[in-house]
Amino acid sequence: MDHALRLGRRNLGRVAPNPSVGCVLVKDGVIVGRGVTQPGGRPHGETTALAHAGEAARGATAYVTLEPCSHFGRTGPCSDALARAGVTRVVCAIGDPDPRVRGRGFTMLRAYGITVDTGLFEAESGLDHRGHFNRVRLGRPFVQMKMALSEDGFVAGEGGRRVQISGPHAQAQVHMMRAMADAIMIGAGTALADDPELTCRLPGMADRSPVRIVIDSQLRLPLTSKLVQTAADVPTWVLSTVGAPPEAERALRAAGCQVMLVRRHADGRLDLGEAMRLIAVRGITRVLAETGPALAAGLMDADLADEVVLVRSPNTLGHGLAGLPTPLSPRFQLAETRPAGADMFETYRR
Ligand code: AOF
Ligand code: ZN
Repeated sequence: MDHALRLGRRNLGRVAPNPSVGCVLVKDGVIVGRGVTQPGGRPHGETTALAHAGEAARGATAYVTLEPCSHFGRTGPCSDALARAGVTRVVCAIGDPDPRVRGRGFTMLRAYGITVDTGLFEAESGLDHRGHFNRVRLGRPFVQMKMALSEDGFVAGEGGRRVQISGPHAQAQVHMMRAMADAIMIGAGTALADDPELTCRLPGMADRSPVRIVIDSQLRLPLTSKLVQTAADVPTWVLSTVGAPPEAERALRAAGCQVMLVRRHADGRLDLGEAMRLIAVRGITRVLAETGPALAAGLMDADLADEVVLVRSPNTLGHGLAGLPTPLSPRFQLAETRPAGADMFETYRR
């Protein structure tokens, strides 16, 4: 199951709106097939592993990171496919809350006479499938909020100026986090201050760049920005509200951006909860929010962050823009620390 989970993680960020499911087929102590949900969400992990194993799947045990599906999509249910291939036992990490499945996969497998065990590595699998689970249960994506912090607690230079806070190892890690997300989200303030590209630039992983989302209630994103200039190549969604200048909206659309209007609060601020629901409907399950102070505070206030990743650097800026909004605790607890070069990744979870 540990191996199946590792397989599943490989395709996080490229299977939306589907979960990335890993499957390992074992017979007589030997792995005879391996599979993971394919880019775009189909074929599923189980059918991929079965195709790999061929005849060797007969009498095998399948280790699957999520309950095999029971519904008819572009192909038949994975539960059918496992039975037809002669798999005699299925070990599963966790059930699938999707209303089309929700226990029916297990019921179907048992009806075929297959032995089913569940709950192996359940907690790990639950973390890996947070995007799918959030989208199905809450109607919003899994939101991972990332911030780089200098030793003295700043997120940017004086007046919000861009300064490189973290080192190259940490940056590579962040690009890996981008690859594993369906979308990267930033606020208009960061777009203006940094003019970022928000692509995955790891060698050989250029095709792993997620959708780029800018929260921009006033439509301040300049047409000359790198995001707009590359909107034809990498999907770029600008989330705004009614009342934003219509000329700006037309110009951004003409430049290849998708402009979506989101409901606003009474005080005029864009409703981030609505924004999350809107993008979940569009199939986004995992969001990496690379936040400046404003978006960070917005996500915290609306209680929309599921995970906060602080990239702490040993550098001091002396002065600059302080960033950490409301104290993380007690809602969040430090779950993981991992060094990357001279920097330290701290992961906080609810
Ligand atoms: C599996 N194995 O590898 C995945 C599953 O749109 P469809 O027909 O592809 O179905 C998507 C649903 O299937 C998705 O919401 C989730 O419940 C399940 N995903 N199931 O058996 C897989 N990716
Ligand atoms: Zn399936």
